[in-house]
Amino acid sequence: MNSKESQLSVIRTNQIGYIPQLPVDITVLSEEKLTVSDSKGNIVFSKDRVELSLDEASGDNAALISLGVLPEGEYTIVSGDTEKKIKVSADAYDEVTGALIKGLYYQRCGLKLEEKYAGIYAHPACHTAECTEWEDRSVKKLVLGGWHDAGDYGKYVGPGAVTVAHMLYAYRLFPNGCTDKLNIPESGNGVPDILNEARWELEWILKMQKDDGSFYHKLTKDHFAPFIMPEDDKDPEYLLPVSHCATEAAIACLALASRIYRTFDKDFSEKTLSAALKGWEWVEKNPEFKPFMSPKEVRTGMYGDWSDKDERFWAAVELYADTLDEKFKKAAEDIYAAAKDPEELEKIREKMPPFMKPIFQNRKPGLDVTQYGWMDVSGLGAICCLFEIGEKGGKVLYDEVKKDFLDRSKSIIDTCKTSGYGTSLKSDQYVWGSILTVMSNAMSMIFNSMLTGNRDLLEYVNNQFNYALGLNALDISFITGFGERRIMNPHHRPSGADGIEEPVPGLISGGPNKRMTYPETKELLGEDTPPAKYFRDQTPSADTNEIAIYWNSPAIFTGAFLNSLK
Ligand code: 9MR
Ligand code: ZN
Repeated sequence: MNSKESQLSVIRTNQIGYIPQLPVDITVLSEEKLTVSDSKGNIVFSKDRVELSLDEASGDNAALISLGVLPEGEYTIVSGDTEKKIKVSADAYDEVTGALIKGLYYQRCGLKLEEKYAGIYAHPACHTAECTEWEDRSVKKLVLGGWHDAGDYGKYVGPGAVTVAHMLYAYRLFPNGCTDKLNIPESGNGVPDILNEARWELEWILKMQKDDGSFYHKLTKDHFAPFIMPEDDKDPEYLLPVSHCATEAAIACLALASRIYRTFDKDFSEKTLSAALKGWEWVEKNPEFKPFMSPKEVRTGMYGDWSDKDERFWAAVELYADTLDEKFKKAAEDIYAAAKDPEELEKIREKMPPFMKPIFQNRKPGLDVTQYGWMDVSGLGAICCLFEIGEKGGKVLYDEVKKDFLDRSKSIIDTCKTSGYGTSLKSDQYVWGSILTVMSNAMSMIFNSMLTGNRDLLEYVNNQFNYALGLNALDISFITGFGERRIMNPHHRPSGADGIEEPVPGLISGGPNKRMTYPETKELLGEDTPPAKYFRDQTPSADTNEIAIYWNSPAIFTGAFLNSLK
């Protein structure tokens, strides 16, 4: 069913279902009598009149209703004359979490996607030619592999590294939440499939390292391809200059990989560690941060950044966790302390282009340890400190990081509670890829609950996942292939070019964005459409409906956590 074809329901739910371990939350937009009954017709919840209040982000009058914990089964929700069914089952999130991992398999580059794994989405190998170094055209290399970053066919080291890290930590912390039957080429090799899939990217990241230890920032053409299949995209690809952020993110995720894969493949574990150490040597020789700038002829994703303090901190703590060498601990502590100087923040702000400044307006000095995205990886460093290094991190890397993490993460739940949909976004947080903030907030609430034992947070962790699957102002599931009213036209080249109606499954959309919006989107939606509804399920809308590997991965993390509760 196309999302545009059906009416929005006054009952909003997670369209694929709920788990019996946590309270079931739904949203209603009608004051009329609300009843919920089980499959035998017993009423399990009722309210004669529902009190609605204004949800600022969407402009809807809505009420988030907790039905409490419900045993497995099918339930019928009735509000006035609208009816909707929901399912509660222990494995409700198993399939979707697996599909989000498999979504990355479909992004694999340089490999023929065979029908036995890819079904109707099979296609020949793409981007198999040698690429050229941008700065020195005499250097040609064969750098096959990696995942296409998003709806485009570029491959970028920093975003790839954070994606891998989300997956490796999902496996590390919730191994039984990661479905192992993905039907990918490596399935059945004795290694969990989430690690098999992550290794596809790690092998590519290793190939992006130069002899001096640094990493190229990206491997892309000089322009985005039109909507053609990847195997038809034959224009030359370039290795764009090395950068601090790419190098440090690569070091961090390779160092993390060294610990995760140690028991499965010792050689690989050693290889990733020595690549990471070699990368760190380059950082030591080139300590002065230089922001990456795409050459003016190159119009693919920039992934520019105005500070590498967070990347360097993350790299240092991962290397410390691997080696217990005090030099890394000291490096991490120094960065962490220096970042608390308000002048440091001011310096970063000064370097930013004007459009970024408002986002940093209310930033507190210090590394924001609740951020896990490509631009700010401080939170990935914090996970390493809190759950890998642990108390031996001492005063700074354990006590202080923990205190800062708890301080910064405690208010997320307040935002959720004021939202009519239980969503953790304030009105001004609907930016490009807002799903990243939704899922990052879920991650923060998971860590907060692991550290404090506060289980109340878990209902709201669940609501961030519910948001992705239909509990939202658009009554839409943002994950391809899941939900009755789901996105059908993501900005994703293969989905647009393959002639198949259903988009490639298991990909999550960036979602509503009222900040850096395309003129066409503005024209269509006008000034008055509220932020939570600033969304177009239309292929050209990269600004609201693109998919990206690093949006899938925090959803994998959250899904794996919820799925591990069974
Ligand atoms: O995820 C990126 C988002 O934070 C930026 O606001 C946006 C615009 O610069 O770019 C996003 O990244 C895109 C990248 O530049 C190219 N590949 C597709 C990415 C997802 O839209
Ligand atoms: Zn490719």
